[in-house]
Amino acid sequence: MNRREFLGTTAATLAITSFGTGGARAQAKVVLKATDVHPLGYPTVEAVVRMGKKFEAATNGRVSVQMFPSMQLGGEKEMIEQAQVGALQIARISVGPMGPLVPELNVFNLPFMFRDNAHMEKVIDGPIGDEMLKKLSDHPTAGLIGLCWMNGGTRNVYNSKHAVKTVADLKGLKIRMMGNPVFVDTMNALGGNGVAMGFDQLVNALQTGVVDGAENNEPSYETGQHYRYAKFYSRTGHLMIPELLVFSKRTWDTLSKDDQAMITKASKEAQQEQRKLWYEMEQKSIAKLKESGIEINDVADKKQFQDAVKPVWDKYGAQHAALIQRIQDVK
Ligand code: BDP
Repeated sequence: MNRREFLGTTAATLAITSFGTGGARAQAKVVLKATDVHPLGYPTVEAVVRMGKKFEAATNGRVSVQMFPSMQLGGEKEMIEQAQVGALQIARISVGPMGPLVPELNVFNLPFMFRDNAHMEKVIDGPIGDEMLKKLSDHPTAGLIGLCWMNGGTRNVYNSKHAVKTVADLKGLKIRMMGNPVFVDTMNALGGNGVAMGFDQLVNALQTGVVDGAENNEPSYETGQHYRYAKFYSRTGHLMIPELLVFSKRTWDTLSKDDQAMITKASKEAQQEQRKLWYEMEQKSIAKLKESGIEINDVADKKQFQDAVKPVWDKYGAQHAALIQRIQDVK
């Protein structure tokens, strides 16, 4: 099904999901449309597919998930818009594009915010993670329920010109960043030229040389085919952004309390299940990249990169000093 056909079925879907109350609801089938920019088999996609199987098992097939992977419904901007109007129910998105909408979330988008995976996981698994999901769910205009977090690895710079070993190596490189000013400012502070662009436009931009490179975790770089056009992958580790699973508030409000509870519970389980899939995938992707002759280098002096992004912290972090302190205090 392409995007136009999908949108054409939206009215019918709404009729089903908002169908009746009480007795009628007991029989009504609920098909939850889910989407992700990544392909089938990618950890975030697989975790949601497995969640759907749990719904079917728990409800005798009454509630199910229909997955639209690989940007079939557009990029993340489109996914968010469609979830807001109830044209789809479950969207797996990055916290990246949510920062401008829910300011507190932007703290997770600050460069070098988390010390390592263990730190990030402890934050999202703990009270701060729950508060942030609630901030999103309670937001008056975001139109989304925050279900859970997922792992998204560490983002590193890759490009078609040369390995990035020092900040100076970024000079003059056009690097695609996610659509959020904090990221463009981060790349500019590092000396490169940050270009905001949707993930759905990136392969073409790499292929045609519209940008010299981008930055992402290994699985996205590999499954997104970016490695074919940008062969230097440099472990700058400048961003570690957890992934978000969100639900359309418009549809949520039509669900029974029992269905809401089932989805909430399965989401919490998905957060832990995806993590295992994530680490396996990371290893698989690194092996595949090495096999394909990709040059992966570690940046020796991280401090240089951390010092360079100080202006970004001053600009975006100052208003969230207390929250940042709480995150840093998580040991
Ligand atoms: C990937 C995230 C995805 C983002 C993408 C991006 O999983 O949600 O859309 O990065 O760079 O790592 O836009």
